[in-house]
Amino acid sequence: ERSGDSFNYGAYHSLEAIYHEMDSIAADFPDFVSRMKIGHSFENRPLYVLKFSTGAGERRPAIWLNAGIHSREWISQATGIWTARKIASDYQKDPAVTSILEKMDIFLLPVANPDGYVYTQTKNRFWRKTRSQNPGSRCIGVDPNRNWNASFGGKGASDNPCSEVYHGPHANSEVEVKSVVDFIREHGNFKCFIDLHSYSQLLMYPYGYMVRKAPDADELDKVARRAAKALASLSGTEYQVGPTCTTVYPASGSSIDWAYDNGIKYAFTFELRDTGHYGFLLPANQIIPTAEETWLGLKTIMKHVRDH
Ligand code: ING
Ligand code: ZN
Repeated sequence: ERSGDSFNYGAYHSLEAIYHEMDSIAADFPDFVSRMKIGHSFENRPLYVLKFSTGAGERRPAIWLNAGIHSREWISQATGIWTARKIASDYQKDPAVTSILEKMDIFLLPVANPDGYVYTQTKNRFWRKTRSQNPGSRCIGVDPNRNWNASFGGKGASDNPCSEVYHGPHANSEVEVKSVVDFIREHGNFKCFIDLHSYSQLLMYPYGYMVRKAPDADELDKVARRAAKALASLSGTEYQVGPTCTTVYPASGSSIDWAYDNGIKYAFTFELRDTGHYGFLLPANQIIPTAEETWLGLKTIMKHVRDH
């Protein structure tokens, strides 16, 4: 079942290695896993998604798992690729995964900002944004989590290209964001969108762009609390739960607010380990423990989506 080459899930990897491992997962489980290219980055790197689909027919209800939108948050990409292998190998072993995949497709994008990721590995470990050129400025990049069409240009984003939270010239200006938006729109049947970030140990739901409660806030809060409890059950890692705006800070143009406002009710952001001791520089020996506990939270959410 497993191919001969071994990817060490307890280490951080190059983009190339992650892309190769995506191929290996698809090759190991050809009956229901495939690697798709949904677009390319500003610097023309492919944007690869793993599709998990056990059933016939296009456009089954679907779950979007997003990782690595901010390049320096390396535990996100690492958890993303670990989760991909976990979904594939637990199908027909874990009844929860089996029943989720009997009803829904899962799409997993482990490196949503490949140019930034390469830049963090070669030039500046703390790079957050894309690597697009800003006409009229010497500063590079747009915050891809301020670039979605959800109260674009509002609170918690900057119109200064040199800012870490620069929203960009217009919504979807970043090809990395636009590629995901186009894919999800064209598909038309996504029920869940989960974005993985770090760090702070938070599990959040809309809204970030306003303090007003989302219509489904009570349900989302309940699910998120259950997910956080499941996550903590593994080794006691505590997460705070709440709407983005009041749990971290106001932020417009984010992925989950866009998803929610476009009919994808189950929209969540995880801020993974830790609470700041290592911050973005989370040691590699915490990758597997983080991924394993996060998986319990993800499964709790996905089971709820399956049943609603
Ligand atoms: N934090 C997120 C950010 O984009 C966030 C917080 C989550 C904002 C969801 C909006 C929506 O700023 C990190 N660490 O990037
Ligand atoms: Zn982030």
